[in-house]
Amino acid sequence: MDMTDPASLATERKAFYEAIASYSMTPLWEVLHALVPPSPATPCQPALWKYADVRPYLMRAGQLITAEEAVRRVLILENPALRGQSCITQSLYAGLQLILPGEVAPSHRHTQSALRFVVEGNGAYTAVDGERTHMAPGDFIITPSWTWHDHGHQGAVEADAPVVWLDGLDIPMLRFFDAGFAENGTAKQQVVTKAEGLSRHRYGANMLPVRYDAPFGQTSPIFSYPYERTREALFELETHAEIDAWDGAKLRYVNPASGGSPMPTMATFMQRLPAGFAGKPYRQTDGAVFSVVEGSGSVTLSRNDQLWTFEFGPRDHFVIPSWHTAQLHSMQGCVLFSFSDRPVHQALGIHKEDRLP
Ligand code: GTQ
Repeated sequence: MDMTDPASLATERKAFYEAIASYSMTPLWEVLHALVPPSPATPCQPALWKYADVRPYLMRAGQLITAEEAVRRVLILENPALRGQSCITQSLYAGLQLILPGEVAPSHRHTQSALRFVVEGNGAYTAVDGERTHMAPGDFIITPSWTWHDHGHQGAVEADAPVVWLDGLDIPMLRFFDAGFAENGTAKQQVVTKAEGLSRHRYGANMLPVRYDAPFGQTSPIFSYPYERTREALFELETHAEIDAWDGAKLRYVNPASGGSPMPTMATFMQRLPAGFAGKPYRQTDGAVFSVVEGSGSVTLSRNDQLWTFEFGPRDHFVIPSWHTAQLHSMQGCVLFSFSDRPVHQALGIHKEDRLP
């Protein structure tokens, strides 16, 4: 073999690759650059789902299948660059779930953690571990890993009766770890054994039981973080505190027992952008999913030489993928809920954030 002749070297290498392929081996040097990229090269794309586009299809789904038959009547928000994988980022799942008056989404449990962020409607509840929690728009609700849960709607049949919420789950992450287990309940609905609000009273008054027992391990013992309280906090901060130049007034939800994220795999946030806010650019390794609660604004995203601008209003959803530079603007002022896989990045010591000038 003539190592100085590029053509014969290429032929020899190709033959070598073919020879080792039958032993399930492949040369690192052909893929090294892609395996350890200079910065995150996510296949995930920025995307926006306008609620006006989505809602008619959700309502149509309500005519085509019952919550009971579907088990969970959800339209998955799939990242346009990851179609067929049921995920909105590489690690996160998002979907919009619809429940109508009188319906029940039957009881089951799984190791995947779930968050619910209520988008519209009233009269629905979610039941976790024997306790029902009423769902109102803007409420952030938790289903801890491996807890029995069912959803229902006790409301009157009215025009505004459909209840829709955003489901955020760590499904792709558990799939990656091959750590998913699930079980269906024997009864359609679990027996209610606790008074509504019990978890909030016991764990959500800035106090904890003297012998705190961490009923759900690393997950917050509070099932519901009502919007009313979150909103009041953010509006008071807008009025009386300095506004962050990148985030506006932004708070993270906590597990009161640990000060950490409400679930081990997902962090959740709520932020208020004051009227006239023009945010500075930032990027972070945790891709984030947003649900617009109130008001309107826009987000500009860039990555290499690509640029996206999304105009958003109430109930719209969008995704900012890993390491895309984002800038938030709001003329009118707005409130944004978001969630990401940040706690996992932090636990692994790989979280990175740039706050750019
Ligand atoms: O409500 O339990 O959107 O198990 C996907 C999987 C919701 C749920 C989803 C689920 C659920």
